[in-house]
Amino acid sequence: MSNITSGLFTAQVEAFQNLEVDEQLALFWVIYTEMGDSITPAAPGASTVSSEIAQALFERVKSMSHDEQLQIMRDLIGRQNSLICREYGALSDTTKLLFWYLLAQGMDEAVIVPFPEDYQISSESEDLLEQIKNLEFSQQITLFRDIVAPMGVDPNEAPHDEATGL
Ligand code: 45D
Repeated sequence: MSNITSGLFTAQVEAFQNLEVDEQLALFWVIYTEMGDSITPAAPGASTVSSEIAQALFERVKSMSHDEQLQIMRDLIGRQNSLICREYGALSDTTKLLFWYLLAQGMDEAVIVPFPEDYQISSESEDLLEQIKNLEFSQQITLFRDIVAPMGVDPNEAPHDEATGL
């Protein structure tokens, strides 16, 4: 992986990545619901975020079925060599974060697959959530960037796949 991560929250990033794929999605959702109001997309740092690219990718996912939407999110976390995963992998880290934020907002607006009402996050996730809550906002952003950076597939790193042409 050629992603440059901050290296500041290695333990938390690893703890996150060690969760099952669905559990990562679930915890990420809970994080969003806890911090949703404090995120402002028009925040400074906009220089490194391409909202048009994030928006365009989001619109494509939005037009899909709920099952497909969920599969794409699972594929991003599982780093499957799919078209969307490669497109995602070509985004800047901040744009990747914006893309996840758009997905979460889409869930709020019921245009993206809803979070199951009866889902309970694991005690490992709860522990991690508590650690994250204790960080300052700017540290949380750094951590989330480090979490979303290696998701998907870096198109410059993944070998050509004869079967799919990707
Ligand atoms: O059926 O500088 C399960 C920007 C179980 C601006 C499921 C920013 C089975 C520039 C898998 C659970 C805004 C980018 C279903 C800064 C099952 C800037 C589904 C900050 C259906 C600083 C689970 C951005 C699902 C920030 C679908 C801070 C889960 C962004 C989906 C933070 C979870 C974004 C999702 C966060 C979580 C996004 C989509 C925390 C997204 C979280």
